[in-house]
Amino acid sequence: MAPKPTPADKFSFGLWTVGWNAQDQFGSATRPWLDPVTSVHKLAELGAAHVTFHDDDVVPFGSDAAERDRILTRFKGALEETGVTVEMVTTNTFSHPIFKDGAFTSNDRRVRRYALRKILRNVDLAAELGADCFVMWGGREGAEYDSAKDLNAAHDRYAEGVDAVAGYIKDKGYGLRIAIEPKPNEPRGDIILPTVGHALGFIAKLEHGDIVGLNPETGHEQMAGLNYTSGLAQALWADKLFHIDLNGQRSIKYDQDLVFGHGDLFSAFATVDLVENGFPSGGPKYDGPRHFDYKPSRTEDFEGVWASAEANIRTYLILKERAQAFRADPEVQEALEAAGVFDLAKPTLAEGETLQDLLNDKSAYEELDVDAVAERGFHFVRLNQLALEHALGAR
Ligand code: ASC
Ligand code: MN
Ligand code: MN
Ligand code: MN
Repeated sequence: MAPKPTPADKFSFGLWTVGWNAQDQFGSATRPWLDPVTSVHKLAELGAAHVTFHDDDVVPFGSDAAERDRILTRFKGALEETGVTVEMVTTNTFSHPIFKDGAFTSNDRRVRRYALRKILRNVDLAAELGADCFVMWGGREGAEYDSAKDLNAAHDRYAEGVDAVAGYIKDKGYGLRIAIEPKPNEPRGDIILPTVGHALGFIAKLEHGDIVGLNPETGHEQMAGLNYTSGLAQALWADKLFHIDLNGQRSIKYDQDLVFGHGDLFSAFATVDLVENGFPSGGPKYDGPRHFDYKPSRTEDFEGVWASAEANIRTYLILKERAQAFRADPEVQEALEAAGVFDLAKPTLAEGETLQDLLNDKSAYEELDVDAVAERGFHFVRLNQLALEHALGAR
């Protein structure tokens, strides 16, 4: 039995997840349009505390001002009725054909100016709805051909765009932070800012980088063959983990957007362990929403859509219990100790010790019996088996 979710669990869903009509590259939609108001009610029943959306998920692209007002008033009504809040807003700068060569990095300056306007308008909406995070997934910022893009200029334009939005947020005094979402490819052949590490390097060069961080997605890192939990860890270490997109992916393939845990389950266990329990010796900890960005498979009817939404929550809560049991197990603590996991938190130089002191310390080098030190077995496999048995509920 999975435990029941409460608002304190901070579960959150993109309205585009349950609302996906399942149109893909090879076939038409298998489900009709889903009213976002229905989604808010259904997600509230399932135990979600928050929802998120792209502008166009709620207000269809091209709606006039009166239509936009009417739709948003109705949407706010659903939020009030359910108590669900909007924690994050993001902008669709990828669906309309105008964005076929990107938004901030399109070779066409008219597109870049239009994209900036669309995003600023949506920043105002995010602030109005009380969101504290503004995600930027630059899905079309990229190219299929190396000759098609001046990548130096593209990074300049990307930085110009993000800094313009961040500067606007500061000028307006909005309580928003920007979270960049990396992805290596799809829908472009190559996407700029393909991984967490690339995005961190980019943020370091921004003028307003203090309010720009990351929204790593499980499957996106795994599409690049990377370890998602390691990506979260580096973002935490850099104080840049502003948001997370949880889902499932099975190896380096197209973006599968499976239910959380339906991809690499043992990696999902490690993710939940980090998010819920933090690093073994303390350090920065993630405190934001547990946001799911998955797609209910094309085979599902609406009953299956809601079952898949609930599956994310159930899987997360089960793994949370398992991860807590893992950390609380005295045998695990002893195995962590024996493996030297806690020793890594000790600085390599003692307090007050200078590099010259180290150079003078013969016991550290000249007299060190390197063969004897090399004999140590770390017993990581034993530790990993304990983790696996806890993940399986076998302990
Ligand atoms: C987002 C986001 C993604 C994409 C994708 C759209 O805002 O986080 O991964 O858009 O879900 O289909
Ligand atoms: Mn994805
Ligand atoms: Mn995402
Ligand atoms: Mn996605």
